Amino acid sequence: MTAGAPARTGGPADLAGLRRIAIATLDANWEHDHTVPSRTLYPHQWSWDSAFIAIGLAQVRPERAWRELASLFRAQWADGRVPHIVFNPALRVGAYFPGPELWRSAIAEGVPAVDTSGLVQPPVHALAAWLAYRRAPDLGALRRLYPALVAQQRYLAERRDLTGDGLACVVHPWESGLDNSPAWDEPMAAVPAEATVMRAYRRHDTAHADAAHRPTDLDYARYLALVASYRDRGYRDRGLADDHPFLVECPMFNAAFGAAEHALAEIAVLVGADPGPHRARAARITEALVRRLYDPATGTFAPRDLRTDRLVPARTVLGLAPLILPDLPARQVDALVVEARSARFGVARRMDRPLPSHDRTAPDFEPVRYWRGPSWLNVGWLVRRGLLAHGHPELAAGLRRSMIGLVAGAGCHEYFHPDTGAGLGSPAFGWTAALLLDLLAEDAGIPPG
Ligand code: 2M8
Repeated sequence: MTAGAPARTGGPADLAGLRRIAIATLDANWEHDHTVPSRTLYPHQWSWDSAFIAIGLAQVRPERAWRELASLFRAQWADGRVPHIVFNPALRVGAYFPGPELWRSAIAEGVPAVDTSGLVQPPVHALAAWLAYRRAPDLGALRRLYPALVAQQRYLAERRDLTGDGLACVVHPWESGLDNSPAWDEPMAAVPAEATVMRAYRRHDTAHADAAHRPTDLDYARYLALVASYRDRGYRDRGLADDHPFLVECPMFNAAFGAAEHALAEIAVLVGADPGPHRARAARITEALVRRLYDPATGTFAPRDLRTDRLVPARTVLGLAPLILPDLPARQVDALVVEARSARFGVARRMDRPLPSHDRTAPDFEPVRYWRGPSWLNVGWLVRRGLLAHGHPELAAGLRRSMIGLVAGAGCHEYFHPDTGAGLGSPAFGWTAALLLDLLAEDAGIPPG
């Protein structure tokens, strides 16, 4: 099969082969108690990667699925934040940039023994734990995780809801997981930085991936300025609104925040806790998302820049994520289905091109540059869950076929060209392999969680 082959599911033999490739990728990326997203580009443990990876591991290596989540939560800070990177102390200095020497997490209060970043990522972990349990039940492991998952949510609700409106804000584009999405162009333009500061550093990513497929030096200069701003206040959240230059409410982050409460309600029932408060919080988050981030003029959700109190104009795939909320009102569901089916995103029963990360009709759509156009399996997987939850099985099936076709055509790449399907970024990427296994499991008669 060649890169760019049309999306297709293939026969059972093809599917068995794909499954083997995905398992081999996860096995090769396994590192004593976690899975690295990529041996070359991302050799440490990443937060939301581990959640997606646990969902796939639950299909094939159940014991590892629970170890993956447990190792991540061992690095949880006393305030409840789950760091977006947990550094492997065995790796040499320079194995990843920016490494522990730049984050200096030890300066903060209540940190674990291991070095971490000070940022978070979308809280998809409760959903992952719930799905892992459905596929590979381990009540003891779920019981141990439950209080940590609750603390993760408490951190976001109590420390990151800067306006008291019920949503959590992100303080760095890395927290959204969609680092250089056009969604961040406008708020990032206000972050003072010069691309030339990067002359003082050696970027690790561009030594392993084509620079044209990655964020620019100016993006990185701003990323570092934001890290410095947060680190220099000891990663404390109090007073962020006074001087931190990037504060945004992201629709995907908050959709994950709400979906986590729905998952925690299910988990609470199993572990003998009260699901009621989780259901109430889930309802409040959905209500706040609709009130704060839904734009009736465009019929989609958009990030709100707290510095200007305006919705950002870019129409990215982030806007479709609230579909994962089972209690999203019908008006917003219908509008998002229209948006998903539009020429911007092209979701269909038979998709001729994969789901892009950005509006493909926009002038700033860039087909090979990271989160500015390419297709990613984790986002497609979330959107597909949303379509299933809201009664659109044919669209969900079209998206599933398209995602499986991408991996069939190019392998377990990190991301894919949104026109040709060619593989981009890391060729052996953790969540691509894991979520493919989850998608394939349905052919084995295992329903989606
Ligand atoms: C990417 O982000 C890291 C920084 O966290 C990077 O570019 O070095 C993003 O795709 C993010 O969503 C992902 O979790 C991470 C590891 O796969 O890589």
